[in-house]
Amino acid sequence: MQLPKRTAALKSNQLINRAKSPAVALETTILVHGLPKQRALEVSNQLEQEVTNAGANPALVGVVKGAPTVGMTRDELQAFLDAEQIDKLNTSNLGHAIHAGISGATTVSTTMELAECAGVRVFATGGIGGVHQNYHVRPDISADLFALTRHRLAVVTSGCKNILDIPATREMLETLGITVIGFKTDTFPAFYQRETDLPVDTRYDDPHELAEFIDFELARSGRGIVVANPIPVTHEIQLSEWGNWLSQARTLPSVMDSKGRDATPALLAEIHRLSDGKTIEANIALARSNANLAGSLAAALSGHD
Ligand code: PSU
Ligand code: MN
Repeated sequence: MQLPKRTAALKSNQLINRAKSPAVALETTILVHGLPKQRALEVSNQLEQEVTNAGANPALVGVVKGAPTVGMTRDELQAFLDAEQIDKLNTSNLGHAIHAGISGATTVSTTMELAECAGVRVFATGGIGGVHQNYHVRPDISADLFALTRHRLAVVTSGCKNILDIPATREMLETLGITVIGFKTDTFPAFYQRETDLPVDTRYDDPHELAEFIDFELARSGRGIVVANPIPVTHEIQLSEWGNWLSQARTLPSVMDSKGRDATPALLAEIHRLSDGKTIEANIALARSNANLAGSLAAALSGHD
């Protein structure tokens, strides 16, 4: 069943929609702010290839000189990478970028908002944002969580990023009423680790059966769904090794001084450096695996249009 396009957030004539069904939305923040910039083009090609191999069409999302775009061209992405600085857009600064004609990379929250406007139902990322550690001191909770309550898409993610307070993030997903599906797993994955002791709401092992549930549930609830897909076994990082890098990174001035939307990119960049690039390869591997699963889900869903 094809869902009606949502136009409340944007007039449809403001949206550049190049998505071709069955489409998978991909985000620009992971490319511009989450990984070293010199890898971005290669990673973007790999993610698009994974979607294509699974039988769907990739649609890269971002704001290009104020134009919300679903299906960015290679040249548009290149211009983002050539720019000295590109804004990171979450729910709170998306509207200003559009109004002022600024370019910006979309996070999970704003990729969901724009992709929903374009009628896309599946989105692949690396790991969603969530509740940051020490949130009782400074309550940094990602706009991604709230976007999942508003926008009707299935988001394929390797759990949440493990720089976060993972149990608190899992509780928050529950509190907000966001369904968390484990794909071939009974526990909520933690980005670089395949397993935690935290539950998922239910488990699916077959992409076709999962697509049937997504089709039903998106239409029923009009809200988002998390599809939690653990990192491939070959790239999993041991918890002890990970813990060392994370605790070292937290003591660095670049991390301690970064606040708000700069906090996540600063921490990821330092960990990528401390791990000698091991976390970069793991991050790319999990994002590719998510793109592939998202492609299979979108292809299976198109059978229901
Ligand atoms: N997945 C990754 N790397 C990333 C992100 C996701 O593998 O950098 C980005 C997404 O855009 C997500 C954002 O929305 O990190 C979360 O940022 P924050 O914690 O500021 O909400
Ligand atoms: Mn934040």
